[in-house]
Amino acid sequence: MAFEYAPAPESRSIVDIKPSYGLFVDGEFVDGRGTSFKTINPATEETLAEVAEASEADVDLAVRAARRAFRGWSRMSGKERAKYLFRIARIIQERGRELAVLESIDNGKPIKESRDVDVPVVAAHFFYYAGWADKLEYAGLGPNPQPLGVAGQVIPWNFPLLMLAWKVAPALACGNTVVLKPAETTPLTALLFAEICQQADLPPGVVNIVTGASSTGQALVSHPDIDKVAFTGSTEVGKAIARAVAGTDKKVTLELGGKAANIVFDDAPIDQAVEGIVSGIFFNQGHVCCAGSRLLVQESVADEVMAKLKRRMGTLRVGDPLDKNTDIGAINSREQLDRIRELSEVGESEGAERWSPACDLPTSGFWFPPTVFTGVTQAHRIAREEVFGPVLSVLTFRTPAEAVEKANNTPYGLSAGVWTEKGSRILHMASQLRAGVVWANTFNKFDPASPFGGYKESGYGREGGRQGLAAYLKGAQG
Ligand code: TAP
Repeated sequence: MAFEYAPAPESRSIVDIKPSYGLFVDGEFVDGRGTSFKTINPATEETLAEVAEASEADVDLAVRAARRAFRGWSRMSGKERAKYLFRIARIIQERGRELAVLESIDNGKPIKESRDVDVPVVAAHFFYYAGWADKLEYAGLGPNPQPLGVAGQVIPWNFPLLMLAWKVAPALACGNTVVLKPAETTPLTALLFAEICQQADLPPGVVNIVTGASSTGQALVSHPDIDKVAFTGSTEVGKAIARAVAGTDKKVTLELGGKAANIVFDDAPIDQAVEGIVSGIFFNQGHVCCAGSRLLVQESVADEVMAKLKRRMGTLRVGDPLDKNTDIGAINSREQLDRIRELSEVGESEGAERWSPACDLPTSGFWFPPTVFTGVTQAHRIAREEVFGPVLSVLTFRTPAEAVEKANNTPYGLSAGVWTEKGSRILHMASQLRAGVVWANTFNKFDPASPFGGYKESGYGREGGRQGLAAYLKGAQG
């Protein structure tokens, strides 16, 4: 039973959303030559702003601006580049509340997550890569590391500002210039970041932001004067991009989907594991590429884990993203809500048992209750496909070998979780799991010093850490 909490809304008066936005090219906001689109608040369906949709010609102007800026930026000493990155990091901290509120309004994520996770990790990324800018020759990536040139970067809507930071900070630290396309449904924090670049006096053209939909992304990744493509998004689009750049000399990193196993052994601290299961799948409405969407629980503790998990799910608060007590906010778009609904219905029709706690969902906006499926087999679509929503599939296992086999039985390989009190078992499991990140007795922990990326259909290349530099330097291997 959840306690009744009085509403604790964060004020939105700190953000100033303009009625319309242009593109950020060569250090200035300019009108696009194409049409425009609306960005809405997914919690209320209210239109927030009209945003320019960059045409091929706009993308070309942005790439040209980035190319011109590359000459000066790449020749600047690392120490000087670092000053700009430190300045950006500090402004992000200073304007943290504004960024967090805007992110929650445009994306639907709870304010406590945008305030306590997204924005601090964004600032940490800029601080971290600012620190590398004048030390590149000591990164173990060759004696005279050289930037690639102009990077075309395309990001998704689930962590709009954080994905921007993962892309922009290492690129700039290494001396590249960038043209970035945010997702169609979440352009606003990227545009506020453009203002921050102006505030930091970043030389014009070093960062360019082209808003738009998939055609803008296509124009960017296929532009002939891009040296590097960095993409985060779905496996399907990632494959299309890999095909589009095949045969060119563009360097590519792809961060794609996932279907992570969160594995709970019978000797795990169960209460702690239940918290990890909840944050693993319900953090950010489950719109997380590395979400622990497949719970593998050892049969002997399955009943206990499920009873505690359901009780805990009953205390999750779903609702207004700007309420500081909210645990689960709005689904980012109607399209995504439809996909979650469809896959959940498939789960039921394939014979799995569906359960959600009783919760009142708001009447407008896009909402989905925290949901768990039991009796799931590996053949079920909800066990194989990425739902990208607050939906957990539960499978059981008897032996560690069976857990490894089931965990690895997926075309993805981004992350995994292991819950056990035995250190030796953690090490054994980590060596067996085909996943880029394995968390032990925790989940969804992010640090800029730690590389992140996938195996198999989860993509290639690494972001974060020293390895994240390699993706933006000539001849370097991560
Ligand atoms: P996508 O549909 O793949 O979109 C990602 C970005 O690519 C968006 O900016 C999108 O524009 C753009 N885009 C779409 N089609 C394109 C094309 N043909 N060429 C170039 N750009 C194109 O993914 P999504 O629905 O936004 O995000 C969810 C997916 O991202 C999930 O599968 C999730 O696992 C994955 N993801 C992975 C990671 C990591 S680190 N591995 C992190 C976050 C998300 P529009 O917004 O206009 O469609």
